[in-house]
Amino acid sequence: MAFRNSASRRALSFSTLSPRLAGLVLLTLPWLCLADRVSGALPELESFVVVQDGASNLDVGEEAAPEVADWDGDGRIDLIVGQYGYGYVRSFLNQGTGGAAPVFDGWSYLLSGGVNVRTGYDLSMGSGPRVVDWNSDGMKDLILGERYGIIHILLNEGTDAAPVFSQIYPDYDRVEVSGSDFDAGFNSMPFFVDWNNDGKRDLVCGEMYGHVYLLLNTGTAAAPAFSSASFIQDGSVNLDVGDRAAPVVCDWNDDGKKDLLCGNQYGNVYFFDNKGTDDAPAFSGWELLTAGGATLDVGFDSRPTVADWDQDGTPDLLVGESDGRVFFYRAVPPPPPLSTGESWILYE
Ligand SMILES: [Ca+2]
Ligand SMILES: [Ca+2]
Ligand SMILES: [Ca+2]
Ligand SMILES: [Ca+2]
Repeated sequence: MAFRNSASRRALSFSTLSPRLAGLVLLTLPWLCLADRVSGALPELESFVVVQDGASNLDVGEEAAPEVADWDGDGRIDLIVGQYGYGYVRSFLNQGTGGAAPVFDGWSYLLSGGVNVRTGYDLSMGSGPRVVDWNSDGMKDLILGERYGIIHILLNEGTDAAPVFSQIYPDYDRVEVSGSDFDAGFNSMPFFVDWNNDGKRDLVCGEMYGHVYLLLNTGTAAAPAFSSASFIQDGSVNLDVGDRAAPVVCDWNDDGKKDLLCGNQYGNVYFFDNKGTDDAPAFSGWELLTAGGATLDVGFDSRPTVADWDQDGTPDLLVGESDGRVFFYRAVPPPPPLSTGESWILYE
């Protein structure tokens, strides 16, 4: 019995192996072939674990909207979470050692001008935070979606490792389209990505009725500007996840083209596979993500974000939910790939 490598035509002799050992090698092969991640396949997600704060579930009350960023610049990822209740935003700084899932023990509200960052004056306000360097000055800024559809911009006037904001609500800057405030209607949920790969960060934004806006940056990287807002299409109709769209853009199936993940009011996460190109994404159809062998469902108001939470090299999914918790869905890392071009064929 022997194996031949069909690519290189090298032949290995297993004549020195016992029949039992040769059988073990043979049994191992299907696992290797099946487990090797195929470009275009979705990551396998495990069942969720509730992110902890000390010995308890991390809990912001209602409508958790998580964002992952190294807020304090210490090299360890932290968690920024928007909430229902004045649209305050909480920071959970990672107390862990790095190289593993973050460890939290307490939190604080983000401040601007010495008072809590907020998106309104009454309890029934939510916030959808994103941390990006809006004006490309090397310092992270804070962008907030909110109940009434505006997108607020809080520019960091401190340093990247110690953000400082000074504006007092409602005098935050706002995303504008052709000189007027952008207004998504209700429940703006922003996400930033260079959609068309022109070197400038663009804006996608979910809204109340399940659609997702695209605003291409027609300004510069340092001074983003938008001249129009249009709904992203699914085939020939507006992409639609039901209600309360909460988008994330990333290449989720690892085929080199950015895809769209989107939470909704009913707790699921939609996957829209990019059937176009990475420069010009196009969508036609969707599927719901699964985790632990079942449809991913956090209950209500899924707000996803993607980050390598456990620092194993594979991006994971974090999803906020309506009761204020954040669920961690670990993506199972692919095993080391087989050597390029090699496939082993058994022959006698
Ligand atoms: Ca940190
Ligand atoms: Ca900045
Ligand atoms: Ca762009
Ligand atoms: Ca993709």
